[in-house]
Amino acid sequence: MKTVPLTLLLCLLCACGAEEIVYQDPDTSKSDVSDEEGDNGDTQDNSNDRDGSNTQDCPINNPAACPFPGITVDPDTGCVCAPLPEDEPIEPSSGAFRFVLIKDEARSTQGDTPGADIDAIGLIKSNGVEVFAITFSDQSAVSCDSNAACDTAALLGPPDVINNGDCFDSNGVDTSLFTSLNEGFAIVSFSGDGNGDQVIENGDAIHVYEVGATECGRFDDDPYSVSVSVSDADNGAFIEVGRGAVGDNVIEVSGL
Ligand SMILES: [Ca+2]
Ligand SMILES: [Ca+2]
Repeated sequence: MKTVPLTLLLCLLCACGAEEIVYQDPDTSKSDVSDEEGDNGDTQDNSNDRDGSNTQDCPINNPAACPFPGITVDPDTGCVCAPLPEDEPIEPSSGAFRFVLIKDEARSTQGDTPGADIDAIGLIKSNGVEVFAITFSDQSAVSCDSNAACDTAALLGPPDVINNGDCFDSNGVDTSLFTSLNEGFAIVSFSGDGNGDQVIENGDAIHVYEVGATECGRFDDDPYSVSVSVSDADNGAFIEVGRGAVGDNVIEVSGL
């Protein structure tokens, strides 16, 4: 006869009764259904919980409320706690999307302008009007270590690397005009000043002015990804809407 590990058995029991499990705040989760029936939730009640025959008040699939990391058993309640699967989709909030996250996906960050080199970030509305990012969030992460282009103000406002069709006016690289992300990320928004309130919506597009072959006609295109926030908070969860690639630096916004 095969033996079933205790943890697996409990997982199976919990899965079978998943629809019956009621989430309860962890501060009050010690009371179980037996308690509600008025028998004070003693040790015997917990044993009943462990055999899976009773409805349990468990913080199932709520890792924040789970008293132990990973799949385990709460010795007090007999509840089985499991973290969210890694591929669990992020639930978008009901807030308006106002923040864009540009993440450096460069595989090599050698040189004194490491990673993706961002001149400007545009939001192209469905009516064709383009506004430029004007606010840089302190939730961003751009390191100045071995980075000659780490002034983050350089990626705000309209693009200025190209003048009259010439990249850097045909001169050498001017590191004051763009920001090298150096394996980091920038979070920006478009609202304020003359832009008014700018909400990112389906049908818009994000134009990433990355200093490379596509924009400049010289230098390499560095890979990067673009994500649009799911809420009106720069420290919220971000939903990726697309990635820039060589020759393609306008990412359409959809699926929000
Ligand atoms: Ca670079
Ligand atoms: Ca710039």
